Amino acid sequence: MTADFRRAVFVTSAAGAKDFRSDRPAVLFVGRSNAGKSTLINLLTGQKSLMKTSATPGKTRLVNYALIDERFYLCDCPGYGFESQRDYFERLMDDFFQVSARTLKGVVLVVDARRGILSSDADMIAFAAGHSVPVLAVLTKVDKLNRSQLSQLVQAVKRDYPTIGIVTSSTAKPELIDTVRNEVSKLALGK
Ligand SMILES: Nc1nc2c(ncn2[C@@H]2O[C@H](COP(=O)(O)OP(=O)(O)OP(=O)(O)O)[C@@H](O)[C@H]2O)c(=O)[nH]1
Ligand SMILES: [Mg+2]
Repeated sequence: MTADFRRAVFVTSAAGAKDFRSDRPAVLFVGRSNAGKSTLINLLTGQKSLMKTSATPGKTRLVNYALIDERFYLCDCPGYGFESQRDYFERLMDDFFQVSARTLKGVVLVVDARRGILSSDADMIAFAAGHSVPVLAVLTKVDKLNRSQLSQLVQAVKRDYPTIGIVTSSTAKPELIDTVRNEVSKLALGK
């Protein structure tokens, strides 16, 4: 059965290896800064301010954990894309993947649909694949695209990255979120 995403509580902000959790399955939300990671977690849980969101990129600096339905964690990552924070982010990911080696069930790659998958996203896909962690791409802000732009993007992502899942989301289209919930639930719980 799909988890009840509305039963969500904020657990902790983790700054590094000693704070990362490995006591439950986890799904890690990554993506370029400002892609909409924190907004997506708030949409999934139906809680407007579970995670801090901002029009200013770089709001999230730590890995923020939300516990869903007392079953698994959704982990909100800082965004990448700032050259100056590259080393910080890579270290954070190395540590996270190491501490969570047995519990990390999937990576949700949050992609601003206006930008598509850029080289930093491709690096993240390769990094997850290198750790045998499945990737679900969530194309966000699809309210900003028309139907043909969106279908072109989905086709291109399917063609270029045939191994990853793809779903769409938008704050303006609440009807899309149940599909995202189902796919994230499948990653976290394997069903
Ligand atoms: N139009 C539109 N705007 C969105 C959508 N999702 C997020 N945004 C906006 O995009 C901006 C960034 O959202 P965040 O959720 O803070 O992005 P983030 O990926 O967590 O950003 P960092 O933590 O800085 O990496 C905010 O101004 C949001 O309101 C969407 O579906 N549609
Ligand atoms: Mg954020």
